Amino acid sequence: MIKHSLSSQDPEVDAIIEREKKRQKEGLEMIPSENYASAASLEAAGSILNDKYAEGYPGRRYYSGNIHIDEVERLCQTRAIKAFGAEGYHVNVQPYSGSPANLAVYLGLLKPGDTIMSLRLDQGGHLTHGSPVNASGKLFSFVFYPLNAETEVLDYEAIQKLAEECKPQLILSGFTAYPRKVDFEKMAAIAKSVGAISMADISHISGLVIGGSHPSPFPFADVVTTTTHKTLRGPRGAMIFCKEEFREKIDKAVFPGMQGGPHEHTIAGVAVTLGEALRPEFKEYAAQVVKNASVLAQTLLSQGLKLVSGGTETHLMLIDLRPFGPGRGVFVTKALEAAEINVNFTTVPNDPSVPFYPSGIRLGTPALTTRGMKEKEMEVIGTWIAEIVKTFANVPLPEEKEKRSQAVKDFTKALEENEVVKKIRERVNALASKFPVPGIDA
Ligand code: DSN
Repeated sequence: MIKHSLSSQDPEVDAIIEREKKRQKEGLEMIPSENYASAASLEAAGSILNDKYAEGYPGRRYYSGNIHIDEVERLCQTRAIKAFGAEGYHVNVQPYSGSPANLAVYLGLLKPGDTIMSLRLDQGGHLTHGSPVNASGKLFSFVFYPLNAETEVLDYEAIQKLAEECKPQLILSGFTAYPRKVDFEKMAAIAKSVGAISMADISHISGLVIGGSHPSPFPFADVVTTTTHKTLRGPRGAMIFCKEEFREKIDKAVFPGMQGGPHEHTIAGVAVTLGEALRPEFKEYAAQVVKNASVLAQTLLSQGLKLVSGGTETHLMLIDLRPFGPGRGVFVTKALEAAEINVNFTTVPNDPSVPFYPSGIRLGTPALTTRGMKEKEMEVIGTWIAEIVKTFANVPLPEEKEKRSQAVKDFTKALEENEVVKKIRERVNALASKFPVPGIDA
């Protein structure tokens, strides 16, 4: 077999990848939707399975030569059902990612214009849960349930009441920026009581669900979608689980409804990831993710910072920067990035600012836990984050819209020479160097 190494064939692309490896190794990835896939999973996802077309499903393909592709897709399905304890469900492992998976569910089970209930987007819902700029919001009629204004957690009584008023065809639970546990059994019961389909999008927490560190949507939800690369830490893909009665509609909605040829190399990588998730040590990882998040949250609180809902029960938390003034999320994110701590800015419930300049930051512990960091490291990192927040969250966002982008640019430039940033970056790099990154160092 001919082997061309990337470095000799295309040094330009190779150099970019090497720079990204260095960035991933030397900094702290705390964006809660990010993680590190294992070397084995990346190897499968980068394999020659990339080269095969396989429209259709195992045993029913539109192309010849799919004997081994069928094996890998079936293996991925079997492992998915086993890992999630989803016996009695069908699983489609072909969606390219979470957004097409969610859209396939809506298109497969509903008619355009039907009503879907989901969490308000500024309170933790996802783009594909009805944003007006997303296909979901353009094609379906979304009614949003809010969090309880005081506790900032789900209010199941209010959701029940709203469901009775608006009689949706589907009720969606599972969120992108919600730090508390979701009672999927209750959400499914609410849906059932009004004759709606219950759907859970567990993209963020699927690794915690497999590991037993978050309540499972199985066997309650009618349909469950998940990405494969967040707490589950595999290649970027998605899966849709559904009760048998929805099998045909879901499969048709994915192919030929939404997609052509499935990415079988990704499916192979997901199979490897699910094999890893079936090992006992995955439970320890999931429990550690939650323990780490809890210690990080406690550290931030003890430093005087405010967290949405007062803390976390999952892998993520949201720092509420409103006490410093509206719209400070971008400045704090930029300052943390300059210190090589990556988080993302986000809205907080009832945010007084606008989505592009929101008043919170979202951060979490999956990737650091995968590197082997524990409670001790979380305390130290929490102290650094708090110092950066307190140093930089006082920078006001200009009231005049046209001045905002320049203000962020000037602020970012000034960070290069900032002593607090320099000091913390050195500490970040020293700490990170002690923890290998799977897929890079393995
Ligand atoms: N972009 C993902 C997240 O960060 O939560 C969701 O798609």
